[in-house]
Amino acid sequence: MAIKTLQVEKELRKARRALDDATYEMIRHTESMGIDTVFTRQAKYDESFLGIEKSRCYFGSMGICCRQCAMGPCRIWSSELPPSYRLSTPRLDRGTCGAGVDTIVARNLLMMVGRGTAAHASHAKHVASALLKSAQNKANLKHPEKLKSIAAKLKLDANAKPEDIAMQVASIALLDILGDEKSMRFAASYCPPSTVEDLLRLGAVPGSAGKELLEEGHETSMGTMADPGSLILHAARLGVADIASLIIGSELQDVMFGVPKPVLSKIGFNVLDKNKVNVVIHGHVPMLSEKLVELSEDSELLGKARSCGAEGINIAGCCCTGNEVLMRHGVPLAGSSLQQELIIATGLVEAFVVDVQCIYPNIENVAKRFHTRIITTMKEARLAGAEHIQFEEGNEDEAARRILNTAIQNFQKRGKEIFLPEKEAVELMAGFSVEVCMDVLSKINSEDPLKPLIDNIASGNIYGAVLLAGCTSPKITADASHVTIAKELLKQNVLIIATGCAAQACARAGLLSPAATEQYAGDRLKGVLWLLGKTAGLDTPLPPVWHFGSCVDNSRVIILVAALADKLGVRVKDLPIAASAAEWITEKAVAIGTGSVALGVTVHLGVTPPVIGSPEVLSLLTRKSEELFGGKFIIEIDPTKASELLYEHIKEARKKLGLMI
Ligand code: NFS
Ligand code: SF4
Repeated sequence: MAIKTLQVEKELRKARRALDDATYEMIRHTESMGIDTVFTRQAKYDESFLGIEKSRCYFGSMGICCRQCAMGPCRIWSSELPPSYRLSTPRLDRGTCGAGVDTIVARNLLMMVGRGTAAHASHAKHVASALLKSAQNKANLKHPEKLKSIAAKLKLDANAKPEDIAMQVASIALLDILGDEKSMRFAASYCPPSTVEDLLRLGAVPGSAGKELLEEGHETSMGTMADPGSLILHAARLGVADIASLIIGSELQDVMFGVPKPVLSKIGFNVLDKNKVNVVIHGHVPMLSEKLVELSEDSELLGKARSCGAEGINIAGCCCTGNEVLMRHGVPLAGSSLQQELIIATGLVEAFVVDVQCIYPNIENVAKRFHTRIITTMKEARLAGAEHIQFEEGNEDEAARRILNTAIQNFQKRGKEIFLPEKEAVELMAGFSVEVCMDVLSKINSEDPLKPLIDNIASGNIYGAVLLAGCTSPKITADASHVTIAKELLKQNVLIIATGCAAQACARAGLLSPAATEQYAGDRLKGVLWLLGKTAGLDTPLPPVWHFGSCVDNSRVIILVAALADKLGVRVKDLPIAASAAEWITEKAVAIGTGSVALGVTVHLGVTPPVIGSPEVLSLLTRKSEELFGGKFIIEIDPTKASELLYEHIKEARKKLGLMI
């Protein structure tokens, strides 16, 4: 397979750079203004000069480059390299130290999983510290019900005082992140017992995330771990630590900010309001953004906005911070990670507020062309030229006021170069959570809420479920892979759940609206979605794609899957489900994907992972992992073929369970 996948990517992105018309129009607009974006920079890699392709580095793409020490960097020769590379590279299958291709690829992969896990564990740490602080201050915990359910999972006394439970939960979370523990309690308590057994047997139960990261750093350093199998096993263990970190982050955020409930909202550049002070919030940790949303209705600040000539303060979201405030408050989304520069290029953003992760350094350069103020808020993610208003647990109110005041004062400086695409913002329904699902299902069967779901799966009304997760990518036609897979599978009565930027891609294509059920869902699935919609008190069906939240909220899907496996008495790998990171970009996506595979989920990747240079690692990830963990990666760049493979996987699982196929 190998290098062919890189060619397919290229053909796909040449067809069209973004599926969404509004994004497409904004790309053209920025190009006409000479503004550089992720799309134009990506396109530069497709140009050729004097007949020589200026491609991305093939060594990097295949994962066969090592710069672990100063005898290197070393690059491994492969017969798959294009001719110019083959000629200019010594015909060596080892680096100077003697590391072979399998070691180098496995080491690189483990480092990617490490960085992804570090991002999620650090997010979880912020949230756990905030919960601990509120508990110590005996602050009013707004959502004690959620706290009780966490206590029950962790086998704590759920009837203790909320602040005592909070203190214990936060302390366990912090030990899971940074302690010298044998096993992460959140991993052991939230995974089905059969999964924990399997992981224990394989040596894939993580100590704390911090401990695994320390060992990862050590093992991948020059001249340490050279065994590819052990490196990949460690990647699996870290992947599980990553999933446990997601669970901590998202469960504890629910305690502090509430469990999402269905909300109606919109997505698109047009959610920016020409008459209001526009504040866009971007990143992943929603602690300060919660306050910004709250204070956007503060009478004093609104008065100031009016005296500056604005009609009000409009908060719009981007990426996962956007998903968080959409899920809990219905705040509209301006765009996903790929759109961040384009959002600024509307000329309508007074303040672009970022916390951590997926923040393109180039937003500073785009902002310089407009009046937009970029404001960084966390110590982990600063930009050299941006204003920094530091958020610390406890200073939310003060920091948020400063930010909003800055934005308000900036309103009058808005320039004349304003541009919004023709396409109106698209309506969507979001706010799905495990609790919401159980709530609706318990209206059908209060004794046994999972039964109606299981019955519908058994009868084939719900043929299976696929999670569309992760990013949207400029390496292919942005959004198109997610949307194609969703539409293809819906036809076959496969329910789609989506998170992160993938959910936003589906939203832009109109798939998060009840109307999409009529248009895209197969008849049997349509019937179920109507029933659930009516049961939930709507006079429409539920949408065919369920927005489960940010990437951190992939944990919600894992929790739902674990409950199903438990209830049916089968292993996760036996369920008619799969996940797809069809347009993955980040190390975080690699960590979540690896963790999911370790838990028994089959995960599709639609962008070539940098492992194709090692036949052994490739086989470990796409074949042997299935024997060991039950889950595996499927690599398929063409989204139509990928839908077929995902469908086949579900069909196989149904067959093995003895269900109708
Ligand atoms: Ni997930 Fe969310 Fe988007 Fe990818 Fe980035 S915003 S955490 S990593 S790019 S989906
Ligand atoms: Fe080369 Fe080995 Fe150094 Fe890597 S660790 S750069 S393969 S000599």
